[in-house]
Amino acid sequence: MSTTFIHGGIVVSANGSQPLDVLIDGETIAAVVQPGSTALGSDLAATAATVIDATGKYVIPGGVDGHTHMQLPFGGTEASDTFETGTRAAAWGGTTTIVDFAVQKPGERVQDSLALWHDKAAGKCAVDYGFHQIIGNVDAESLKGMSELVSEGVTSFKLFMAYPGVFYSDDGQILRAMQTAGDLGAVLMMHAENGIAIDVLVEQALARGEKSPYYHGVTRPWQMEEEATHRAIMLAQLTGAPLYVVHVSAKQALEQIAEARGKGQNVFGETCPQYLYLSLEENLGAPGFEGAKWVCSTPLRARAEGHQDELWRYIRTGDVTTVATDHCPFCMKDQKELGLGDFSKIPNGIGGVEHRMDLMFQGVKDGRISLEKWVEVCCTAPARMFGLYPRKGVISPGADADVVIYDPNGHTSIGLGKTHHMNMDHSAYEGFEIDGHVDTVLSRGRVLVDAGQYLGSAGHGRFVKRGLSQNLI
Ligand code: DUC
Ligand code: ZN
Ligand code: ZN
Ligand code: ZN
Repeated sequence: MSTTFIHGGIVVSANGSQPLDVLIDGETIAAVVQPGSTALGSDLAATAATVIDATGKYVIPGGVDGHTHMQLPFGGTEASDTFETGTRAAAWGGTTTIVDFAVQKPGERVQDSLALWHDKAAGKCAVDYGFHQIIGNVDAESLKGMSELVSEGVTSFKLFMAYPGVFYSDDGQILRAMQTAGDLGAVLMMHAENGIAIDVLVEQALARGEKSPYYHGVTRPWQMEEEATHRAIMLAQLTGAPLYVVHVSAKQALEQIAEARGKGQNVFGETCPQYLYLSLEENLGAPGFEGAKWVCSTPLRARAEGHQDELWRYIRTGDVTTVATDHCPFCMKDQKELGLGDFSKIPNGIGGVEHRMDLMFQGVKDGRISLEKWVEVCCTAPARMFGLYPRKGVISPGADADVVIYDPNGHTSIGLGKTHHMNMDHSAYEGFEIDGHVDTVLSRGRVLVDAGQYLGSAGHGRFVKRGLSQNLI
């Protein structure tokens, strides 16, 4: 078995940071020792097959992105990153595990839709991956299928209160799925927006001639998110289902989540970098059709409403449990352009799987969160949330050797022609400058990225069977 010795760095965990050396044996972490320790009996810096000098750098667990959509069918097109291109971009950015969403189409068994997603990903991925299952049609057959999926390592299920006629579930269906999830101990993930009311607002806006991307945000106001979040929390409370609210962008929705958590309910919030940095005014409101780049749901919110400071605060309090990307890229050409002249036809989604670790590290540099919180929300908490811990999300003996060496004095310029490996013709974060840099990325002991070189390959990444969530009260 080949050994790798990483020495001289500061190992950062969700609990603390200290100078430690890391020994990797094959695919797993063999030991984490004090610098200069002779506990392992020999001079590892001389005897390990590969030696990495991490002096002045942080050594962190590989990122775990709990929310991606490679090749998601949406609005007559498909998300532009394949499992191959999307996971390669993830690796470039220091993310070594993704959890993507299999989608149940009408008339399809959940088991068959999962098999389809396995086919899309198998042999293609640069990093390890798991699946959540979207239940597009809650009926007796699907509910039965849920328990089968749990035994196959797919232990979380997503429903939509948005998108009537597409992915939407009504309250009765939500109740039934939550009852089943509660019985199984599986996490129920919710896209919490009142889709029925939003569709009325969209229809009325279009009738007034309000057709540009800006109105995508205007027609999905925070009240729609707060209301749906509250409803989901109440239904989960009744059924005992652990509830994970995805892509929370409204401070009022987080207030609901924080209140439920304060009462001891198993409710968890996820937010995404786009909601922490981008806005309705500056992005969706960009001139012409430019704003289409940032059409996603939940939408970017008005900076003037003060959501961003509150989202950062809720990350600090722990009421935001994880930061994921909701990576769902579409090109402007031929994809976002489907909504020229009608914002409601713009495919929803932003690509960002490559930039999450950097964007959140900038939060450390800006004094928004601690170094340990960065590792917690980007690596450890998502691993615990989705039953991947302690195999993922932690640098500790026995864990998979998914390790990122991050340079806090490095620099990353985000944008096309700079750092951009996602299959998109634009970057949602063009021009962002990050005061840090992903230097080296290892996945199960193999170096995927080093000093600006890509050394990974399609097929290295394997499907990870997940257990039940380890975050529950
Ligand atoms: N939101 C998006 O922005 N894209 C995909 C699906 C979703 O809920
Ligand atoms: Zn969603
Ligand atoms: Zn999503
Ligand atoms: Zn560097």
